Amino acid sequence: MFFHPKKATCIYHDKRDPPIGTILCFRGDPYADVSIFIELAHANNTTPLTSNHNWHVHTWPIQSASDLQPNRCASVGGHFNPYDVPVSETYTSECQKDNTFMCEAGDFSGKHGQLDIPDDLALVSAKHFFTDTTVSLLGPHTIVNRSVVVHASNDCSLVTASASPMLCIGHGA
Ligand SMILES: [Cu+2]
Repeated sequence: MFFHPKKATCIYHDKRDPPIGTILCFRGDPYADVSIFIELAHANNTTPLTSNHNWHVHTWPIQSASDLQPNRCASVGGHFNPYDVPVSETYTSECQKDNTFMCEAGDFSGKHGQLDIPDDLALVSAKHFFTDTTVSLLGPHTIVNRSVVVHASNDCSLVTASASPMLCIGHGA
């Protein structure tokens, strides 16, 4: 029987910093839009709210959950862009919340906005919900077994040492 994952869970669990929490991608049936539930906060209570984090699906799963692994951030590759959306000088003006087909499928911040990350997971501001029409949990364009990177504030580079990438694992139930 063909495996239809209904959920992809990305768990951020480095207790130092940057954030801890979960990004859960969920769909009701194989061809429904994907719902994205986010719960992210800084684990270190001395870190206050940080704003304007870009977040993206990157192409490959992260090779190691350990910060000690060299090149762990680079291991995730570039943004997941299965439809080959061109990224030109006009990209940021064309990729908008109301024009998501002009965004790379993996460009979650382009499609849904940047994230603010507070200092406590219990806060309402730590939780976000989006509906995404251009990613899938099924087939060649699935985001399952790739990674979601939450970048440092206002950092637009593809992968940085301060980014927090996590593997997204698919679940059948
Ligand atoms: Cu990224």
